[in-house]
Amino acid sequence: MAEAMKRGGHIATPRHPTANAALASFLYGKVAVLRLGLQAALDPSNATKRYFLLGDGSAATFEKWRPGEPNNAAGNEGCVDLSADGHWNDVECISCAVFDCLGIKCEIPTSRCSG
Ligand SMILES: [Ca+2]
Repeated sequence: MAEAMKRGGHIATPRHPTANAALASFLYGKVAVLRLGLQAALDPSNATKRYFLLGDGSAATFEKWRPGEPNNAAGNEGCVDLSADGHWNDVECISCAVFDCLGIKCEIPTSRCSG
């Protein structure tokens, strides 16, 4: 997230189905996924339960997970990517990411991507 903000952009955070669909349509034919402004946090009373929080620290009230997600498959999937089909997947925060920088494609340099 800091990378996009450093470049003068913002992190998209769809808060309802219409915004999610609009973001997904932006991706179609351009990029595979878009990093969203959501991050996982552990429930202090149940370390196996995770929540996804918005940038202001409030809990997300809208979610559009791909079936089987969020699965925390890598054990540290604390960020969220949106696919062109509109579904979300929790991913490692160091994975390659494309951000919506006010309509300009901003991508973390590949040297910083884990693959
Ligand atoms: Ca996942």
